[in-house]
Amino acid sequence: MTDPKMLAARFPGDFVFGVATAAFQIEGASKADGRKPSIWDAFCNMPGRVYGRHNGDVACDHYNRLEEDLDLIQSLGVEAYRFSIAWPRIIPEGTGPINEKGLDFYDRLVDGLKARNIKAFATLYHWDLPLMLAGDGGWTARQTAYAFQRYAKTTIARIGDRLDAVATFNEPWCSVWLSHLYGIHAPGERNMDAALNALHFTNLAHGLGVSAVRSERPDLPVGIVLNAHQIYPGSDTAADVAAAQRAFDFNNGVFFGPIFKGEYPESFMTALGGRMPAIEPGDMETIAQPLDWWGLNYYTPMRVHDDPAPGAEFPATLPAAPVADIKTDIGWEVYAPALGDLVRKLNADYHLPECYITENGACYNMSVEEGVVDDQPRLDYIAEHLSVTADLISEGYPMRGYFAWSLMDNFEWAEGYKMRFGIVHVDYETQVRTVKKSGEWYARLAGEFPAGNHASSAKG
Ligand code: IFM
Repeated sequence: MTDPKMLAARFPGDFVFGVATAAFQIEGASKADGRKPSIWDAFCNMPGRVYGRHNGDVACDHYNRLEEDLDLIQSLGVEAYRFSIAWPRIIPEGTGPINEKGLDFYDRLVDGLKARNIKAFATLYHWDLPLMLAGDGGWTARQTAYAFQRYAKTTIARIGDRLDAVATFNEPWCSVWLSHLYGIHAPGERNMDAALNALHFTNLAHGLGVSAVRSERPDLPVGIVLNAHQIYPGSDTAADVAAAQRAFDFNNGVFFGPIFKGEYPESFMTALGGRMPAIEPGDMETIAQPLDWWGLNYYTPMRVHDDPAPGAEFPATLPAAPVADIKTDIGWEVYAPALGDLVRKLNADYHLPECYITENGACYNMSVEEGVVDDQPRLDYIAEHLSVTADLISEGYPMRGYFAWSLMDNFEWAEGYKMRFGIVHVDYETQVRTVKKSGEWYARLAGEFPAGNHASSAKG
């Protein structure tokens, strides 16, 4: 269903439509106004890590084009903007001096949003750890969690009064497993012990961050953004079904368990608990503080077989083939029903607060032809996933909003600028922005909710 009017009619008037980005992916100006390098600046400079050795030095030059980009968001008619704050701009060395000029930038950003009547959904950590902290072990070190707590407190003290919602972390699955076990993201480690340390100290940092936010702004809705995986067994054999449950525990349970139940999954602890860092008294209580909301980033399902190899490391799974042959340009299977299956499963397993889909979207690399980007497959992808979201609302799940990933094409991490997720095209030579067909359509959808109809949000 792609007719914006018909689709909009399936959502309540206070459902939030927004667009999302992240600091390192769009800001550029990597040395401006006191910013120091993050682990991603270093990673980009290592041979063989990022496609074409691309980096974030210029990106979408958003730091220098802030007003123009805020006008662009406003022109799309969306109600909310999700962005992240760069820790290396605020406390450039991770610990130590606070950089007022870095805070000034986010002051201008939130003021610009307020002036345009756009809600501000901030994320404190979207992977750009100050490089200086890496020297002390980065996320494998417990003290990084306390450094994060101070950064969170500093940031919220300055801009929290104008935020509508804040998330501590974006997709800890990536900054833990993808970064420390699979070596695909910075810092590029391939080591289970390092990853297990990063896991617990990231969870701890989340909890400490929640306390920091609440100590500054008790009314500010605080949550976390998780890229939960819908996991299907590759067959209905008992071995594959058991493998899918192990994969669920490993990929989802190690975050959802501590945060929403105060415990790591039993299967995970049985297999790997002996290699976890010390869980100190009070840690699990800190991590499990009740949240006001949570964000789901969903793109594609995961399908697994049992890995029968003797001694295969937990979760001992192998990839299984997709059921459909439809893939985006980054190779991810398109299967919208998985979004529904995932939300139902997570709500069955955990007591969850209200949910925003904080990212959903598709990678298609169409270019500008005679002033137009015809990205119909992205439009279809977003429409299908919104349709599933509307189904979930009608079933009674507390789905409160949807943020398209992404506002504009940007630095797609290890894929560099090759892979494009924007509903707005960016010409990286000229920095010209061109709203794609999907962006025009999304604006029509958002336009079905006249200003003022969106009375409530995470805050209300
Ligand atoms: O670009 C990323 C984003 O930073 C986090 N979620 C997934 C997106 C697409 O890979």
